[in-house]
Amino acid sequence: MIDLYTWSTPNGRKVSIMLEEVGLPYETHAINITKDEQFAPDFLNISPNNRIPAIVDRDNGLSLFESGAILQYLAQKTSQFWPAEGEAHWRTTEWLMWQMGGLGPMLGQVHHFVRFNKGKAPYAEERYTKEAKRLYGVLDKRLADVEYVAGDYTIADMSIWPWISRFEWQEIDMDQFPSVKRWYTAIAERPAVQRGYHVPVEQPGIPMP
Ligand SMILES: N[C@@H](CCC(=O)N[C@@H](CS)C(=O)NCC(=O)O)C(=O)O
Repeated sequence: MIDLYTWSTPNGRKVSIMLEEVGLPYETHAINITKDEQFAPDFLNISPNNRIPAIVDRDNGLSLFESGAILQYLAQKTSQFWPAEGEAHWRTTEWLMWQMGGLGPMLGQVHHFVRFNKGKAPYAEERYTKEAKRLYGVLDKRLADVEYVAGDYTIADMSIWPWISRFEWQEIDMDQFPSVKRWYTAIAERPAVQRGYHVPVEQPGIPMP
């Protein structure tokens, strides 16, 4: 049994989607970051960076924060969605790191400046919008050659997809990125993704381009 501490955000959804995909039993604990629940001392004991998501594995008492590490842990625990060796292992790792170090942080800035603080910082809006389009272009180029970023569907796709699901917030026209659109739509149709998307709070629906 996995205890999942999460909220309805891209980083949180990576883990709920993975848990649904691998079929591990889990109990959800909603950490409402709009009410500063991420600063509660009990939560800080397992997530010292005061951010969701985090997990505790009741099988061994291990607690983990950082969504990329959690995806790797769950993949290793279940031997699913992250090939253990060879090129597929490293392609998965490479694209997971690309998401963690680039796509997520940059799109997070787009949400901050373009979605929530429009007009306050034109330079930041321009900079992060340009960077978002560049990153969508990188992903589109990759997905023109392969079905999923590492070949087969892996934790790398699960880390990227929830960020792309905010394409409307990012003011991205998906028709300009046809391979991303194809990949996004295919993943949105997966039953596990449809369940994981609504954790911990039921949403109106997955945005579709
Ligand atoms: N690199 C971290 C980022 C986690 C993160 O930024 N979580 C956000 C929600 S998506 C959060 O908890 N924000 C709370 C805050 O900013 O205080 C991860 O991938 O787990």
